[in-house]
Amino acid sequence: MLKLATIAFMTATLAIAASGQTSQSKPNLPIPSRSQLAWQRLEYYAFVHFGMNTFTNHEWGEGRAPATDFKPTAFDAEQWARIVRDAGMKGIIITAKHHDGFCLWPSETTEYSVKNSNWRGGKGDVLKDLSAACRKYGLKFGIYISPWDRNHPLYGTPKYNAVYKQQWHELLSNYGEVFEAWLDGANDNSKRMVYDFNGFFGTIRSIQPNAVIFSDAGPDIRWVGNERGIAGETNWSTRDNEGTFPGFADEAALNVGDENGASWIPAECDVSIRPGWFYHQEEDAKLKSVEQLMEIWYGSVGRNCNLLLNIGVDRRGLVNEADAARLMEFKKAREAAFAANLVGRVDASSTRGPRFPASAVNDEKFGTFWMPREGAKTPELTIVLGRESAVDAVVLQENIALGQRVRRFSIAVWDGRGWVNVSRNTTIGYKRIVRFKRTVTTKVRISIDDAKATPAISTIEVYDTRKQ
Ligand code: FUL
Repeated sequence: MLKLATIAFMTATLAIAASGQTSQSKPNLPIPSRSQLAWQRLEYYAFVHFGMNTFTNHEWGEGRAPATDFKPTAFDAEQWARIVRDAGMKGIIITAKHHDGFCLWPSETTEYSVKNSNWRGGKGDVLKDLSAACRKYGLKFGIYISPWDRNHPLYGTPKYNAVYKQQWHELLSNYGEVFEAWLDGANDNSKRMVYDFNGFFGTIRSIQPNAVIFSDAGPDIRWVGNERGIAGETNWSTRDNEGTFPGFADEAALNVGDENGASWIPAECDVSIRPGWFYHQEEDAKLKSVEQLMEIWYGSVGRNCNLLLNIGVDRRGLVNEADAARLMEFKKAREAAFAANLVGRVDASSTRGPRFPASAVNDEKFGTFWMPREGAKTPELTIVLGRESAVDAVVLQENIALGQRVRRFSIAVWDGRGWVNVSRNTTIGYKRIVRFKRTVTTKVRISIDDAKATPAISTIEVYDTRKQ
């Protein structure tokens, strides 16, 4: 017994040392895993809906269209990857199988796949080309397969669980590293399928332990609760997930997380650049405007979420010109808004010593951070701008490796005589972008009004996003 206790103590001490934690910067549990932290830093990546629906002009195909209906005329995964990379996105998640059950790779689990189409004489494999293109263009590669399958003969019986696991097995074994496994919760429930979700998650983990698993209920990444791309103004990455599973989503709760949630399950915002998820020619003039996309950016990346922006690849097997052009305009708009960080000097109401200086919020390193003195839960940072300027936005980041801490904060600007409050907000998390009335000033003050533990702030940036 004694020996066991000693070993347990040593293990705990080693774990603490390995995480770099000291008595001066204890994590406020729960905290992200290494994969969740790496995932969060991606911020923005593409969803691609492509499959049988592209050719039948459906959103939810019934799984009855013949495999030969799948006939891209100029399929080129490298074109997708080039556009996605040029748009500033960090990866692609492909719908390898949507609800209609048609597989974009030659799966052994079904006859309903590319192998029975005439595309490339039945020898084509979208997953093979796309994973190679992602590697070539330095993009992460992610996979969506719908649990709900309207074609597979075993769907609705317990045996289907093995089919679905086998599909993950094929996909995670044959196409290199996968950063995210995406499990859709949609289901018409008519066949009363009882899914073995824990078995699915176990299969994914056992083959690619570094992939994060997305579903309505995590376990690693949660749905944000809507398909508009907008997170709650309050957005905790912590969540109480007990008893929830994909397909039965409490949308309001997913949108904001749980302040005292026991698990780290940050949210992802999935939204399409067009009205539908799949390509439909009649939507060529219905793309979201740059202004709408900027609102989505502020509502997702600006609210502690990652943005999974969908493009529907067209019947040629190419990203349509209209989508490509809009993605580039959106990138230019972001670059213009965040062109010049106006932060000059940063003063803090207190500092926990030389390892956590106020200047860390302005050193462009996420790993360094400012902490006020132990126990100070309402500290302040005063940002002296490099020069007098109009300002209308502040970007803040917490060092979430230590947990998400800030409950409320406010922003004030100096009007020459005193501080004028311009914004009161709730959570920060990995990244928060706050916009307020454009004001000319020389100083900006960030006040942490309430926190679960002593704040640990990695980044503060100040912008004039509407400068022409
Ligand atoms: C939903 C699906 O039903 C849609 O077709 C789409 O794939 C979206 C991303 O998820 O649940």
